[in-house]
Amino acid sequence: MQLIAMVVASPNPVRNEKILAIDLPMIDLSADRSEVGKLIVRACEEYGFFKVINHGVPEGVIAEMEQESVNFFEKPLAEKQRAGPANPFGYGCKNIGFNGDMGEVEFLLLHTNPLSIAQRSKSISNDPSKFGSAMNNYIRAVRELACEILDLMAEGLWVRDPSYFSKMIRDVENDSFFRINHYPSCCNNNTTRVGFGEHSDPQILTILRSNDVGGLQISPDHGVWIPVAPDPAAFCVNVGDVLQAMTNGRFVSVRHRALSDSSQSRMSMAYFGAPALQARVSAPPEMVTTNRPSLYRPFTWAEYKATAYSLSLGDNRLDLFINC
Ligand code: GA4
Repeated sequence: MQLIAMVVASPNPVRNEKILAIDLPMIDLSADRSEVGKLIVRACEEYGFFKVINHGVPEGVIAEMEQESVNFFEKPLAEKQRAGPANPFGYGCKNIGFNGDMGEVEFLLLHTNPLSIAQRSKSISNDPSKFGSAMNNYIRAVRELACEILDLMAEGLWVRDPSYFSKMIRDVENDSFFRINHYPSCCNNNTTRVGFGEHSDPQILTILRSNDVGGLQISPDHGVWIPVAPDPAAFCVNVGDVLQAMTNGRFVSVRHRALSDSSQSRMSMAYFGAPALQARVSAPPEMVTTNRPSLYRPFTWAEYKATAYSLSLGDNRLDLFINC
């Protein structure tokens, strides 16, 4: 992978950090399976992030979910607040989590369980069954994509059970979330502010799609920020903490953030594939060798999630699970 240039100057109240330009690996899922597996493994080891095209999620399914999201954020604040506050599910504005984190963002955070979707839709849309069916169709399609990618990872890593990772999010009790973020434009004064602060995703895998406004930045090295070019034709995929643990540290759950642009509004939709609460997270035997002894102690997703919610957004939580 190539780091291209160093661009620093910008009318930017976000500190003048080192900003590098990069093209994330673009992986064509319709290419030869074993090649795709190798490319995904390399991307997850180097950057924890990659983009996929020919992903199989129908354009219409994406367009409907996006339209429902636009309809929601266009509503007057008082109506949106009927779907809130986010504790953690529902409509949230500026407040992130429960420990004082804030950003220039409004969002809907939802559980992906169909019963929960049906229940929540009532306070989100004037046509709850339309919202519910758009979301169910979207979740079904991106979950399938996530499972396919997790199977390709297992194959690329030579894990004997190719469904070792994907079976966790195929479990009917999976605790996967869906988040729709809206970073509103404000004032055309050409500044950027932090929309969603630096963090890693706690889950297994995140499948993100955004409109054609940039803002996502990744930080594979401390203090270095790499902007990810927006690409509505692709999904951006990233490794979460649980997958870092399940690959015994071979894949990296990279810290990232979203900046909000004062003159253009950005919307992104993120599916966070997670295990069932009681599922036990541990690396398969193939990932543990004498040269690479077991890095993390086994834990349940419930335990990990509780730790995440007890800390701040930017805190490192996976280090708390390192084997002594
Ligand atoms: C980051 C990834 C997902 O957006 C999220 C976030 C969650 C929340 O907003 O409720 C958390 C954050 C995220 C990590 C640490 C905790 C939990 C806010 C926060 C301070 C939905 C998730 O699963 O973890």
